[in-house]
Amino acid sequence: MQTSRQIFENVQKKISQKERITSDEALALFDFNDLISLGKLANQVRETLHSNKTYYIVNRHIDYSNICAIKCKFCAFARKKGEEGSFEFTIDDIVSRVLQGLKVGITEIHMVGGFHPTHSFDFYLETLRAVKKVAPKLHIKAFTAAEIRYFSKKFRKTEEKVLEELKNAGLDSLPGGGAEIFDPEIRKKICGPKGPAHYWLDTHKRAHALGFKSTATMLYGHIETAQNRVNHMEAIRNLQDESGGFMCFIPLAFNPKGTEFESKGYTSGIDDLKTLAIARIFFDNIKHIKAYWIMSGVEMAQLAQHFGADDLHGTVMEENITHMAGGRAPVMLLEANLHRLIREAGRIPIQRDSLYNTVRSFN
Ligand code: V47
Repeated sequence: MQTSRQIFENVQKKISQKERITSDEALALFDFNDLISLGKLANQVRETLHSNKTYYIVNRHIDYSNICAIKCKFCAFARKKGEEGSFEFTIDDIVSRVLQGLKVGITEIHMVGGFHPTHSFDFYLETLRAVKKVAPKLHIKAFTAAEIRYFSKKFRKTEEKVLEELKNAGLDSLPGGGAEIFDPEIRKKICGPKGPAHYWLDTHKRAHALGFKSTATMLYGHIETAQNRVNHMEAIRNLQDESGGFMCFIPLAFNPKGTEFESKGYTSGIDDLKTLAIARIFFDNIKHIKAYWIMSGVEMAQLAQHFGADDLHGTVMEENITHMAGGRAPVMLLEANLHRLIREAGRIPIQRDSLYNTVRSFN
């Protein structure tokens, strides 16, 4: 039986020969406590791909409603219609947020919501059209795979039809939310009504086949095991081999307040950095690893730039999902804040667009 150090050394050799590591090796890395060596290896992969660049986007999140037909146990965001704390934006509310964002130069909106029980499909189409009308060049990244599946069931259309109609109305790409953890037992316990993992994977596969790019997430730090995390990442790596549509992978650190797993507490810094580093080493077919500062905290995201992450997401401007669960980061960062976080890490800030093309390089 090899020690985790021996497995790590094997992984080092594989990485220098540009060989893919196995899931068993990734699992052993979770038991490897030499965080600095692990970080150095992830950093080597990161610098081979991205040299000294760290990417960010000037974006605005718009959580259009938290009214949700289901209740997931890890979620503190969802409310029933009329319940205290519930909210829903009109199309005008959404457009006015877009207009505010345009004043500070956003190039993307990231728009998601709960499974709204009464909106018509036209509401979503009209929203996309209204946004494109005031901002034709703005990239609309919207609706998680879970929402797409919900639309498909509710409006009795195939997922392809849903995606095509949304695309024609202005949808540009899909965010990675809703993946949670794929393991069937854990999934039943944390988000049973969302259905099995293959729903999320199938929807992204369909979206990729239609030419959409998307991202992939993993919600960690609740009741899952290291094995569950590795299996989750393996399913994403396998799909990426087939479809190639994932632009980035984002480990999402669980925020516990007001959820049914409050007693689990926040994730630790060691776990956050280890998870990012292992993801960077594991995904030889996904170009970017994102440190989402809203969930991990700004300080951890800054350090993450030396543990495999090359993307700090963006300015965000408004956020509810994490903050209703006790999120401790601010709800927005100015570009100047992001530049400072990047420069202090010895990296070069690169403003990117939604498809990772360089908008401006600040070297
Ligand atoms: O789908 C919900 C997760 C996701 C909690 O695609 C929670 O670039 C932590 O997916 N603690 C939404 N996480 C956020 C998301 C995202 C964020 C930034 C960038 C991108 C991207 C995607 O947040 C949800 C769910 O998986 N979530 N509740 C919680 N208490």
